[in-house]
Amino acid sequence: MSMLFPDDALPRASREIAPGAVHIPGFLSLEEQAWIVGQYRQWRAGPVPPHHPIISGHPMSVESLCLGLHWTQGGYSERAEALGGRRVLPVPDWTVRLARRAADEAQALTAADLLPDGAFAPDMLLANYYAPGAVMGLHQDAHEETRAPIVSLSLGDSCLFRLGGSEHRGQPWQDVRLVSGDLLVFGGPARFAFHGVPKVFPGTSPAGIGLSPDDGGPGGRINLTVRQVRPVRQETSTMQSTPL
Ligand SMILES: O=C(O)CCC(=O)C(=O)O
Repeated sequence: MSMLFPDDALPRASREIAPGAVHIPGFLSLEEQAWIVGQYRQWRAGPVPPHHPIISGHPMSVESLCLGLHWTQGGYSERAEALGGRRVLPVPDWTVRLARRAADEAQALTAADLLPDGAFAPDMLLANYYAPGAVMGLHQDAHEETRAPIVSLSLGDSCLFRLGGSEHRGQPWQDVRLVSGDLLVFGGPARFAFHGVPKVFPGTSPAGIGLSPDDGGPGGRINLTVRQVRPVRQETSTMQSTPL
């Protein structure tokens, strides 16, 4: 699709957008993005299907898929009780390695302490799919029992990501355009900042990663957030070993 300012036409430097919130454009190569989209497709096969979480009685427009632990508006659980009671897939070890590298790279760009509790031991991955038209309202990620950072990766269509303060949903906000392959890490003073995605820009996915209609994909955007919910890993069964 032709655009006045395509995402790769403007310089985008890594920067701290607010204390403790670091944006690193182009963190994932196109090849890595395509591979992750392929993994996401496999996760969709279950055992717990993607679903639209219910928030205050209404389904979110975003479709969510959980690994490691299941998330609902009530918090995290071992089993997806409302979706058949099965356990979700374990967190793949490549996402743990990737999230640790992401946190290290973000830490180098901020004076804030992104890991106030010590080592980063991610045990949950939330994969959100934004079909064309889907958005996410401002909210806090506050069900986690640790202060470990949220590591967020964007794939597919670009979006407007809005980061506010930790006290309320109102302004001031920082608006950032997240492009496919971008990394955003928020921790330290930004860990409990309200944030959301008020807009996704259709037709902006790069070709070749399997998401855009030109690639035979459904369009839209995938966001992965890797999180550490539990302070101490209880057992290794939430993490899957692969030869990668
Ligand atoms: O899609 C995004 O970039 C943000 C996702 C998000 O806010 C969340 O999963 O809590």
